[in-house]
Amino acid sequence: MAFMSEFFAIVVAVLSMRALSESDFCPSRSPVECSCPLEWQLWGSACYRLTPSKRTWDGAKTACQDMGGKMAAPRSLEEMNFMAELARKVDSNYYAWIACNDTEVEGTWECDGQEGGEPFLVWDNGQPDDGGTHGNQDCVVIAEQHNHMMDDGHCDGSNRAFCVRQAACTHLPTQPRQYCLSTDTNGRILVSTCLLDHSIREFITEGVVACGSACAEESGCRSFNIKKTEGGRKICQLNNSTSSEDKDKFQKTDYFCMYSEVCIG
Ligand SMILES: [Ca+2]
Ligand SMILES: [Ca+2]
Repeated sequence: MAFMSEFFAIVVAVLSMRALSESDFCPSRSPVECSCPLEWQLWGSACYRLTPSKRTWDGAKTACQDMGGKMAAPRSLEEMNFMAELARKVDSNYYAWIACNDTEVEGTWECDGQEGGEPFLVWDNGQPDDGGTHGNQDCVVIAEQHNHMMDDGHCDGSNRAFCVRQAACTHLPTQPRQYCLSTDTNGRILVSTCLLDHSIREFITEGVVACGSACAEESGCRSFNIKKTEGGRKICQLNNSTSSEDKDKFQKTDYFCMYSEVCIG
């Protein structure tokens, strides 16, 4: 009878664990895998490349669109450095358009996709100069000769351009963690078999849910035992291994001991 009530207590505990949401149990991590078409280079969740031919700023904008992207404008130093590095591999003396200009209002720079905020601009020394005495430089490049920083150039000049497009990203499915109790071949929960000699630490616990949560939060915890003392108190023992990793230490005990580990699905 004592065994039966213990059994039901365990079943209840397991059911309530299953009801816990994923975020209650483990930090929500959704691994993402992104990829780019041939010729495009991945950075973050976007793909970048230079146009193969040189065009005017307008022509280059169209060329990017024809390749399934749009002309790129960096939003951070990291992104700009990545773009410069990419360009350097294609052309050591690169000079390439980005999607920024002051065509509308001289001196007021606008970058595609950065409307409503300060555009990200890192000018080389002495730039933008609107072409000095020649005047009317309204379109922005990043160039090797400008120390991989920005310069305003004549929009009708012929240059390559930076293009960007979304990468194809898949969110790898995250499985909720569950704690599975070990059972015999008939599906009966083993109450006197545990993984021995792998304890990280142990403490008095209220039961499976509390012990399982402690294991989830403890780095290095791979499984746990719940032992019962003679006084009827439950001890949660966090283990740094699993029963399949150290089969020899998965042993029958002469006291109440229940083994459980993380299982997926
Ligand atoms: Ca200008
Ligand atoms: Ca200039």
